[in-house]
Amino acid sequence: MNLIEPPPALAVTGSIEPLLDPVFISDLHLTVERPATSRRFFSFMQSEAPRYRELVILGDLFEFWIGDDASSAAKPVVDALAAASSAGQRVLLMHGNRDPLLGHDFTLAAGATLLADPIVVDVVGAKTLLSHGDAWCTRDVAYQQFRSMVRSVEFQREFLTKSVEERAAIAGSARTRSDTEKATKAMDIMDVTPDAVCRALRDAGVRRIIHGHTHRPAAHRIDLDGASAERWVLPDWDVDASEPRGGYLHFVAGEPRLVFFNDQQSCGGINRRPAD
Ligand code: LP5
Ligand code: MN
Repeated sequence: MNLIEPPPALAVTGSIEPLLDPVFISDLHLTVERPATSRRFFSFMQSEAPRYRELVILGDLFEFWIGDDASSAAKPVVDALAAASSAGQRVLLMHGNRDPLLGHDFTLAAGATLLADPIVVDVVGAKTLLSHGDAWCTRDVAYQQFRSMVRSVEFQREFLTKSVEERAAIAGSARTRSDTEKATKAMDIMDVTPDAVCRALRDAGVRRIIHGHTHRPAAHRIDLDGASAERWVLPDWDVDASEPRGGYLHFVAGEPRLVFFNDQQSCGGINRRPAD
C-alpha cells in the first residue's frame, strides 16, 4: 500500500447525493474459480446494469480481497466497473466481510465511490439505511471480534505491509477457519439480530433498510414502535452451483422489487409488499 493513502477503513464517504434510479447487488463473491458467476456478472454489466443511473454494490463483490496491489486477476471486473463509470453511471460500493481491504487504488481504477457502512441515503425519495448487514449479526460474537479486528485502521495498516504471499496465506486460513466454525453455528446466530436492526432504524431515523450478507433474500415488514418499517435483503450469487442463484433489487413505480435470475429461486417477499 502506498503509505500516503488512507487505509481502506478511512477511504469511505459518509454522505452521497440522492439515488434516483438505482440497482443494488451484493455478495457475488467473484473469483476465477466460479467462471459461470463471473460470466453472469459481465453480462449483467453489459445488458442489465446500464438501464440504471446508479449501480450500488453492498459488499462482497469479491470472494476475498487482500489489497489493491494483489488484484491482477480482478482486472476484468475493475474494467467493467470503469466502463460503467466512464459511461456516466454512478458506481457506489461498500466493503463486505470478504473485501474490507478494497481501497483507494481500486476505487480510482474503477471510478467507484466507497460508501461508509451503514450510510443513510435518499433512495428514490425515501431515506434508506444501506449496509452490508454483517454488523447486525450481533449474536455471532466470534465473528464480531474478527470484524472489529479486520476493520481497524491499525490492523489494516499492519496487514497491508505484509507480502502478497503472506497475506494470501493468512486470508486462506481465515477462510478455512470461517467455514469450519460456520458448520457448528446455529442458523439464527448467522442472521441479523432483530433488536440490532430496530436500533439501527431508530438511530438513523429511517423506515427502510437494504442489506446483503446473510444470503437470505426477502422483504421483511418490521413493527417499529407501532409504525411499519421494511428490511430488504439482497440475494447472493452462485451461478456455478447445481441450483444457480443470484439477482438484484431495483425500483418499479417508486417501490423496491427483488429480481432473481433463476425463476425457481423464491423468497419471502419477491415482487410483493414486504411480508412478515
Ligand atoms: O465469509 P463467510 O461467508 O465464510 O462467513 C462470514 C464470517 N467469516 C468471515 C471470515 C472471512 O470469510 C475471511 C476471509 C477474509 C478475506 C479478506 C480479508 C483479509 C484480511 C484477513 C485477515 C485475517 O468473515 C463468519 C460468519 C458468517 O459470515 C455469517 O455471518 O459466521 O464468521 C466467522 O466464521 C468468524 C469466525 O467465527 C472467526 C474467524 C477467525 C479467523 C481468524 C483468522 C486469524 C488470522 C489472524 C491473522 C493476524
Ligand atoms: Mn458477507
